[in-house]
Amino acid sequence: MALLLTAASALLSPPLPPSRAGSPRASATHDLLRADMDAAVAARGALERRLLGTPRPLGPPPGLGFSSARGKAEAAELRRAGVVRLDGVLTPDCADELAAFVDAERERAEAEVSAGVPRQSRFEDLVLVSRRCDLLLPLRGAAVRALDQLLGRNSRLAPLFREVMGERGVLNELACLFSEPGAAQQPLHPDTPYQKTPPLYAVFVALQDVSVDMGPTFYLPETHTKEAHEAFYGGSLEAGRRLCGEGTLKSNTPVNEEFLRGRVVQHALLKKGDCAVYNQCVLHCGSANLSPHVRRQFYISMYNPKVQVRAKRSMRPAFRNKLTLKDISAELKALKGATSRPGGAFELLDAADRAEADSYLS
Ligand SMILES: O=C(O)CCC(=O)C(=O)O
Repeated sequence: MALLLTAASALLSPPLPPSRAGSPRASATHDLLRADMDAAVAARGALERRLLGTPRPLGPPPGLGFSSARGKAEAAELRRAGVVRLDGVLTPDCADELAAFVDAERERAEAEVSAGVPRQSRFEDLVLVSRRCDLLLPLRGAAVRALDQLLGRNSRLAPLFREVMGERGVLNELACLFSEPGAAQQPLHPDTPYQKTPPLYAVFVALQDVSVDMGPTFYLPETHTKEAHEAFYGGSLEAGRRLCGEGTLKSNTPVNEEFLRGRVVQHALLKKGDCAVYNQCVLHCGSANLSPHVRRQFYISMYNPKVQVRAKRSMRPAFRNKLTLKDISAELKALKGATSRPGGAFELLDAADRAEADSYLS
């Protein structure tokens, strides 16, 4: 997920090169700077944690069940709160298959990077990198099966996306977050600056049951608004625009203690296959993983092509700006439950991704 507001990002100007590039000494310097930056970022996260009250579980809103017609109730809640929980968007079997798939892909991606594929083609930077990983996924196998359950014919998410941004919404991210034992709490952040028309929505899907000590995502509902962004950024939306997204990440802005003390905070104690859908302007963060377990969170996001979008994206280069919701629905329909077909949209994109990697390896 996008790299955003951090306390110590000023330490990293210009951005650090990929750690595997260059000499062992450059790599050691990179690792030292990264560790310093993470320590400062974690300190901000810890301060915010002390200011926030006890989290309440993010639950499906009352009255919202499988009977919800064509995503309307979910969309209404998403518009109101900036985040909505939907249970059972993946079957447990599909979530298990995907968990094994992402683990194998992570190893494969590390091997590819060691062999010369640019790190940014396989991994994205996260807020607080230490003990976290943001893996960009290929468009095949279990990833396609998961897309079918998330956005296929009888899904609940496709109607929700149609409601909030229409068929022309574009797939912006396809990735998996790993939070490992010992991962510290991230600072709160939106993924993109405030805009009147929401530019981006993300879906975080749990690939295992998430307990409190595994560091669930925290959401601050109703913070996708202009007023909340102004307060969070010390009275200035302009500061939010500068600090959020891909810009230089300087954060000498003080934490707005009063604002945080008064907020409701919800944690996403999702069961395997459940998800949280959020407007990416809403404030959120990964909390600390104090458990001995890895938390895997598969995710996709969609952007609204009618508005200007500013955020980094966790998606392999070959897939960027290529698939609208309409295209995805059509391809899933043509696949009829399979994960690839000759000449199909996903297969062609996957081939382009492989060709990109091969161009570095040959
Ligand atoms: O770890 C999580 O659940 C949230 C991660 C996140 O928001 C981010 O990395 O930007």
